[in-house]
Amino acid sequence: MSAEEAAALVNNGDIVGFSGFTPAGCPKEVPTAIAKRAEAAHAEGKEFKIGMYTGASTGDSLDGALARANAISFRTPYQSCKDLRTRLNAQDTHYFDMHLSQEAQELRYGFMPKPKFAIVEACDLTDDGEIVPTSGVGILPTICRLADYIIVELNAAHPKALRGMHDIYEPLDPPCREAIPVYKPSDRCGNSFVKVDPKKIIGVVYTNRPNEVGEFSPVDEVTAKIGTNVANFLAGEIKAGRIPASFLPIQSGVGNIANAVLGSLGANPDIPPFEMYTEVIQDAVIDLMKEGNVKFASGCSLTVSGPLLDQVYADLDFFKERIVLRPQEISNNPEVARRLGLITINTALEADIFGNINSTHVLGNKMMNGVGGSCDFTRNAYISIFTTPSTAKGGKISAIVPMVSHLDQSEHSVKVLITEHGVADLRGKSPIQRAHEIIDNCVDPEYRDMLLRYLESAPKAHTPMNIYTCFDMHKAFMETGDMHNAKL
Ligand code: 0RQ
Repeated sequence: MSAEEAAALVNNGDIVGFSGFTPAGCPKEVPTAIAKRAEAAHAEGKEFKIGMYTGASTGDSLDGALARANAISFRTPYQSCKDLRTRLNAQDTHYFDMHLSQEAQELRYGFMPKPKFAIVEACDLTDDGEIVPTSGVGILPTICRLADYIIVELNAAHPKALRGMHDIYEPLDPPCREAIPVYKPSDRCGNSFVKVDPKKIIGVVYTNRPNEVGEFSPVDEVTAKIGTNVANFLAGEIKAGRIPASFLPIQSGVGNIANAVLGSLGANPDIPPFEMYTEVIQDAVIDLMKEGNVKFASGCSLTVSGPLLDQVYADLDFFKERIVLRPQEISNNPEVARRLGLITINTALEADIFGNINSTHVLGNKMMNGVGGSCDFTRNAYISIFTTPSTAKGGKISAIVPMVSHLDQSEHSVKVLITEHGVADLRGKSPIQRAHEIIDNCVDPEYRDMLLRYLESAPKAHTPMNIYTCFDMHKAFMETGDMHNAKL
């Protein structure tokens, strides 16, 4: 059927689960057609909003189109779309920022309403109901099982020969769950397709549209220094015998910094070729794989820019031996992450001098993206690392403050903080020791004295925090546009 015919089946108030993870693997035609339907309804003064589940962020023709049409009543678990961000912060859309590993099981447990529709992108579909996902999996297996109806976007931009790159495994629910049999990143424990009752497939929409993955910014001086600091820190840990000489699997978050860090790991001669157990496989991983510096990558999505994805598809024999794509329940599984001993590298918006991390809220109230999988990995890591440039907005914001304005990762989970200035190793240190470690090594020199004065002003206690002044740097930015003006 056409995308418009498919969209006509979805009505105001319906709940829809979409496949994919980041712009990889997301349907494109039907969501855009649903957005047009919503716009037409709104023009007639009628209500039209759907509730929606996705794997993570999506592409512009999904989140972007539906947000611009104000067609989303609620949304979980992660987004990174400018137009949707505006809707969330205006309270037009209710947003539930949740751990990516937990979404599928919470849908099965009935903690959130069941989707009526699963709208999924596939590269292959058989008459007996085998659905082969494209370059991202997300929650595809679970929504296909739970939804009453399935609509498949069969996208010819992704070759049928992708069959074999996926490993689809859905755990049983407690009290029947068993250990997930993944003992190294390359282990497979499931099927290469999702099997559904073909009677539930009420429509197939044919398309040939590439993913909407943006290009990465070139590595700048700050991100390059952060990358070098991470690589040198890990090389030092190998030398000290705290990381096995054979190294451990890497998890790395999304974005420009994460991409630059991976490049630095590959370039460091003291770090051996490594494996990844991560959620998003970005451009740098493919480059490192071609050079032999990444031996294997397990992820939930292949979120690489268009030309690079073409290279992967042109050499599938090589890449299918080195990449596996899993549902996010497995790629981000805390039990597996703890057992494999992951080195996790995620990004903070702000950190405080005690090691608490805010990755999601600008100045404590405006949602940026969401925690994504960062907590799934950080809490269960062998070593958890957070990176951030030491300042934002041309130096007018210090990314390191007396107290985070929102908490995503607590001091108990964060082992190492790294900026372009250096590395703060927080392991085995008390709050006051951590504060000095962070101020000495990570804070921008222009803010060091201010933070030391704050520390001295705090009452002597286990955690020396001053509840009267701990947000003075934030207040100074709100009132004057510059944290330098804080009277600390
Ligand atoms: O805004 O572009 O308007 O200037 O925040 O900052 O430095 O470009 O960093 O693009 O790598 O994103 C944490 C958001 C970082 C991302 C975050 C402003 C800054 C800029 C972006 P402008 P950068 P990045 C994977 C795992 C979620 C957690 C995670 C993210 C904009 O990495 O969403 O890792 N992580 N999940 O100017 C006010 C501050 C600021 C600030 C930066 N302290 N105060 N604004 N900015 N610091 C996700 C998945 O699971 C799929």
